[in-house]
Amino acid sequence: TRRFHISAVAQTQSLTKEDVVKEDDPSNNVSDAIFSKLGINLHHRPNHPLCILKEAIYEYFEGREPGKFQKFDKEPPVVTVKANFDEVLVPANHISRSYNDTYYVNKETVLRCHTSAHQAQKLREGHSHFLLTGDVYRRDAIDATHYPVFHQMEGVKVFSNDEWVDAGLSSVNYIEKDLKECLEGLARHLFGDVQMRWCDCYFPFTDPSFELEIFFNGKWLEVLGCGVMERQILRNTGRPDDRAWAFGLGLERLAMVLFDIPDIRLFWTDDKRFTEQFSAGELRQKFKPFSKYPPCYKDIAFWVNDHFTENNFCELVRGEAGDLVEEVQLIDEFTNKKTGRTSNCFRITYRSMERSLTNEEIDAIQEKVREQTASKLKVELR
Ligand code: FA5
Ligand code: MG
Repeated sequence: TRRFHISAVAQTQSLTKEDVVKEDDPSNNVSDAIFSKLGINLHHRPNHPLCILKEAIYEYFEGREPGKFQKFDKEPPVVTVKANFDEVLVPANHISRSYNDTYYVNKETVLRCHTSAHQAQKLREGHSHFLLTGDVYRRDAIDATHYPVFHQMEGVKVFSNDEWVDAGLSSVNYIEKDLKECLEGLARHLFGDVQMRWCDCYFPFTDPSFELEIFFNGKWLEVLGCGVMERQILRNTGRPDDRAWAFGLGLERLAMVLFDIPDIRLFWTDDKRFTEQFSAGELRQKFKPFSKYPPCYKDIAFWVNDHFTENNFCELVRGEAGDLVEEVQLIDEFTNKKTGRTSNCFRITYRSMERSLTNEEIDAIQEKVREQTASKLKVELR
């Protein structure tokens, strides 16, 4: 089937748009820049910070419940809408399903926006303890802590016996306690003595739901979401008598804290000054910054229309500039009282992690950004 074909292709090293998208399919919103990230699999490189972190988390779970948790890290990121949303009970009108937030390869197929996309499949296959790591994709803003491709690790633990009865707790309270103890232990394993706090939140697939925040560089940083799995998911996967917890860790966020990595784009660089600072099993290594190349700022202003979104603009800039764009920032916005039209001015910061950029090449990129902004987003440049 087509679906199988896509999954098979996605595992190869160089997936191009042409491999999976029918020419000019309007239901595809994945740019070539994003397609080029598929198959890179940073979390498979033994000396990469994300892989070192993955192994450290494995080690923690091995110590806590030896031999229990099965590990998966090769599930292809091209998944069905059903797996990514329906099977984890994301409502039909939920914002995360929009073309503005999620990369669609076609109407039924997306680049997974979270590793929760694999929960139902693994439960159906009969797994009860697993850790599943993968690259995830989101249309998002551009800055030092947001990148359209990042990595998550999903954890699921199923409880099949009435353990909570002996403990004198309800199943939900028992599972919540086990979950929180487990993740607090993980934070201590990774960071030693660290300040952390739990926040209540909402996910369609868990109830109750929580986020864990860690105090890092003077700020609370959200590092994971988790909760007690909705029983409907267990029923739908043929396990009506089971209970479970689940979590999704943001690996880049944890790695930034662990190794003191200041910019999320660094995870993608081949610059030896970065890659050679890390080695397998070495968890206490702090990143030593090397001098950055100079930035180049370009502003662009235009009258927006009703369809305009910042995500679409960011995506367009990324399409032209690739990793040379460091940040896109709205620096001015005003509405003309007479015409009612709204103007936005964005400042684009261009910078390479690897070399000095020339004025000529940035001017050429900026000119393309201007052309594309006018023709694709149908806004009037000022
Ligand atoms: C989720 O993706 C849920 N699937 C997590 C989950 C799994 C909850 C199982 C309950 C049960 P969220 O969108 O908050 O949740 O993302 C989880 C983590 O991914 C965040 O806490 C953060 O650490 C990381 N993350 C989210 N967006 C980005 C981003 N743009 N760049 C880097 N890391 C991100
Ligand atoms: Mg969150």
